[in-house]
Amino acid sequence: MVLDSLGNALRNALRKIGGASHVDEALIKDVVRDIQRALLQADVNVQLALTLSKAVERRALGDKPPAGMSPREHVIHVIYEELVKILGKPRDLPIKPERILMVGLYGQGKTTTIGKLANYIHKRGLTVGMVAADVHRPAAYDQLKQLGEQLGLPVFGLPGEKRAGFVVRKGLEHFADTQIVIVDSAGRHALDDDLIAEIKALAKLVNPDETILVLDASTGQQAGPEAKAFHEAAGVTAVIVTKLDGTAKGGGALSAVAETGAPIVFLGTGEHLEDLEKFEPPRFISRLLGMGDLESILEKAQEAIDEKEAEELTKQMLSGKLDLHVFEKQLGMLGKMGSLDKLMGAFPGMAGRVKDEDLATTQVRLKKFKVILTSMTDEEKTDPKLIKSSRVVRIARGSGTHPREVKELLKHFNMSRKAVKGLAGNRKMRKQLMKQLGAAGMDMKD
Ligand SMILES: Nc1nc2c(ncn2[C@@H]2O[C@H](COP(=O)(O)OP(=O)(O)OP(=O)(O)O)[C@@H](O)[C@H]2O)c(=O)[nH]1
Ligand SMILES: [Mg+2]
Repeated sequence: MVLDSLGNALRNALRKIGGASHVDEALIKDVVRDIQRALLQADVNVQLALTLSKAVERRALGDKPPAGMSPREHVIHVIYEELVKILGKPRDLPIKPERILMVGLYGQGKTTTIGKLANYIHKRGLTVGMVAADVHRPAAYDQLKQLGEQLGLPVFGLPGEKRAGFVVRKGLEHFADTQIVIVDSAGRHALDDDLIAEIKALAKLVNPDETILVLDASTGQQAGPEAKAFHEAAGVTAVIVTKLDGTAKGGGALSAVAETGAPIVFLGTGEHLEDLEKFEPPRFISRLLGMGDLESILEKAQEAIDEKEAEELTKQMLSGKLDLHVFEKQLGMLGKMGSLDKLMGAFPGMAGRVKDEDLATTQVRLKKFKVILTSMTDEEKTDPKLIKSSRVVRIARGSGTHPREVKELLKHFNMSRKAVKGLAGNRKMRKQLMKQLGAAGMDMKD
């Protein structure tokens, strides 16, 4: 596994929390120091490591643990969340027709990664062509050509031609009917003005949909400034960090995303063409921290969020405010049966009314309702009375349903609204319901 030593250090820090008799300020400070040290040793950007430790300390000491989570679990969850935050928001490289320009310093793994990426995309059913526009290194064309032969994918190049721009222009013509074209560019030793000028010119010519910066994981703290320079020259849209298999560190490259705002989309984890991993920050951090310990904590965190949402919706309903926005949110919650059961059980006369065999039909219907709601305007959801027959027809057409089904949704909504209105208007009933919701573990106080 990649970044073994960082993972070990982080897991040791978490173990301290698990082994302590109770969680107090001294323990948290101690663990935060351990994490800080682990991150710095892995070359994570100093500023980021400091920001993270401060945030962990503040939240671990200040926030109340969500319902159902012990203080211990809460601290671990905070650490997890802050680590994920360092790596930025996840982003998928869209698999659609486009031009991709690969940039990076000398020897970072650009050409190899193009082979890996071409393989990945081709497996997903698109046609791919590669253009060998590294005209500086004599063997560059042969290297890409060989990768192409291995994959059975076409490579365009003009061996001996010294003008990168010319090769690119011819290459784009050659691949006019190919869905994805990936352009290889030359590396340099350092970020000198020549390289920057060439990258700028190339970017203009290729007019790429994606400009991918390839960063060697062993780059260390230098990764930040490097990424920034490329970003300013060519507008980097995504980063691929390579050779994570070969370094104990790697934190420098991983935290360099913060400099460009361009997210990491893949990791290179070996020399072979299959050694390309999709990068997902939550999954990556889970693996570093040891998924076994984390899984149940993450589940609890999700439950706490769901419960809060359900509570919020119930409150809105009881205040008599039920429009199609609230209705839509309710439908969203229905997928999560855990909270629904609780809610149903709390309603007078509702417990046990939804039988298993009804559930399947109900769910099909609810799914349809959800689709129909996506075809309504905000205005219509706020004021459902606006939805007269011509609008019903439009909504049905937009959602690929029958007008009868749209009317059915409106009827269902009106019934719910009447029922809720009755409840909200009846003080005694309302009081009783509050009490029952309270008994079901829902905090109904404002
Ligand atoms: N272990 C490991 N080696 C890699 C990985 N990616 C690339 N390499 C190796 O790194 C070396 C350089 O890779 P290239 O793809 O030629 O790098 P480049 O950026 O195109 O280099 P220039 O074109 O010379 O600038 C090769 O020996 C690759 O096999 C990786 O993820 N893991
Ligand atoms: Mg190369």
